[in-house]
Amino acid sequence: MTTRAYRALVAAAVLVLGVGCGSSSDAEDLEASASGADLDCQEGAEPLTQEMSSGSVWSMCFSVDAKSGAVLSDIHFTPADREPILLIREMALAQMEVPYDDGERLTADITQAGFGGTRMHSLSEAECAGERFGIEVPNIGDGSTFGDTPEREVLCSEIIDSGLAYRSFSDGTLTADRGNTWTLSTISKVGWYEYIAEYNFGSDGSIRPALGATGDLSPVDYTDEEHGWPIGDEEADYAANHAHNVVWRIHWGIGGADQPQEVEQFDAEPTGEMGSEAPVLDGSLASVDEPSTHQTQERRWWRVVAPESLNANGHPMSYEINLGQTDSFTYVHDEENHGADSGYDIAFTNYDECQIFATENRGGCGSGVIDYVEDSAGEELEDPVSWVAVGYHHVPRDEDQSPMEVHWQTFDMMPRDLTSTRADVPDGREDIDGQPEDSEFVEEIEDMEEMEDGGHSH
Ligand SMILES: [Cu+2]
Repeated sequence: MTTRAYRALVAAAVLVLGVGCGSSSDAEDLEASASGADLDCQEGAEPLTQEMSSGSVWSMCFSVDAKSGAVLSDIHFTPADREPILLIREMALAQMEVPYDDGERLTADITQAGFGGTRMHSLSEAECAGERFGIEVPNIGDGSTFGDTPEREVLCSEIIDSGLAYRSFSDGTLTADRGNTWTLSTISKVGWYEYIAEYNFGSDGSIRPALGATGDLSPVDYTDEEHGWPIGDEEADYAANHAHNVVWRIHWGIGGADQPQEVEQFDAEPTGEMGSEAPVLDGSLASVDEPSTHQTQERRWWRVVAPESLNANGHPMSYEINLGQTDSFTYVHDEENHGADSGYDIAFTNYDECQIFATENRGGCGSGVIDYVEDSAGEELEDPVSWVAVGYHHVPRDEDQSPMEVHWQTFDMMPRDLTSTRADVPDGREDIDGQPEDSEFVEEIEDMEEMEDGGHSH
C-alpha cells in the first residue's frame, strides 16, 4: 500500500468517526488517537487501522501470499479507552479441497492454484462499496516461480452496520446502541468459481473469518441423479454435488508474543437430573495440553487462554472459538494417508514456521495437520496454532445459474474476559460488574416471591 493509500484509509476511519475534514495537524492527531497498536509490519505487509463505533480500535498488518492469498498478522484489539492487546500473530487460509460427489474431480485450491498471484483479482467499485487499497501482489499464476509484485487494488475495506449491539430498559431509562463490523475482503478466481476471502472484525472484539463462493458452477461436472441435481429443463443436466472444505490457520499470541498460551475445551453435559424447575447441566473446562485434533459437539467450544495476562477482574484473557454450521469432513489427502477416521473440526499444534498448509505441505515438517499432530504427540502445547475446519456441502439448485448467489461458510471467535466488563460501558452502567446487590430486577424477584408466598399463582 502506498502512503497515499494508507492516508486514504485513515481518512476513511475519520469519516466513520463522523469527524469533518480539518487541517493536516488535526488529521495527524486523529491518526494518532485512532492508531491503536504501533505496528511494525514485515516487508510487503501494510498496516491497517480502524476505529469502531464502540471506540475500540482494530489494527493489523495485511499482505498477500501467492498461495494463501490474504494474510493478516499482528492483529491487535484496543478496547475503548484501554491499551492495545495483541491477539493473533498470523491468520490465513490453510487449504480448501473441493471433492465432487461422483468421485470424478478433486481440487486443492490453495496449494494447487493459490488465492494470491494473478488469481487474486483487482477490485472495482462494483464489488466494493467501501475503500479499495493497493498492495503488492505476486505476479504469478501457478505459484511455481516468483516474478514481479506489482501493486494492485485487491483489498476491500468496508464498514457495515451490524444492527443492535445492546438494549436495556431499566429504571425508566433506555440504554441502547448499534454496533458495526469492519470487513476486509479479497476475491480470487479459481476456474469457474470465484472465492471471497473475508475477515470481519466487530466493534465488540469479535472476529469472523468467512469464505464466500460465487462465479459459476463447473461446466464439465454433470452427473446422474444420485450425485447431482437437475438444473436444466425437466430431468436434465444434473450438476454434480460437491463440497467446499476449508481450513483456516491461526497462530495465537493473546496478551503479547512473549506471553504463555494455553488451550481449553468447554463442554456442558446434561446430567439427567432435574432441578426444581429445569434439567441440570454440568459445565467443565478440559485442558488441551498437547497437539491434538477435536470434533465439534453441541454446546462445545474451545478457547485460547493467556494465563498470565489478567483483566481487571483477575480473570485470564482468552478468545473463544465457536464452530457454527459445518458439514464436517475428512480431507481426501488425509484419508489416503491416515485413514477414513482422520477428519477433525479443529486441531491444535505448536507453531512451526514450515507448517503452512493443512494438506500438501512441503518442507519436511509433515505434509499436513494430521502429520503435525502425530509428529508432536506428547509435546506440551505452549505456542498454539488452531486449524479450524468448516465444510459446506453444495447441492446445486436452479438459482445457481447464473451467476451463482454467494454461499458462505464461516466460524466465530470472540473475546472471553479480555476486559472485566463490556469494553464500551454506557453511562450509568459503570459500577455493574458481578452479581448486583440492589437493582430493580432483584426487587422485582423479591416482590414476586412474596406474592407467591401469599398464595398467588403466576
Ligand atoms: Cu459449490
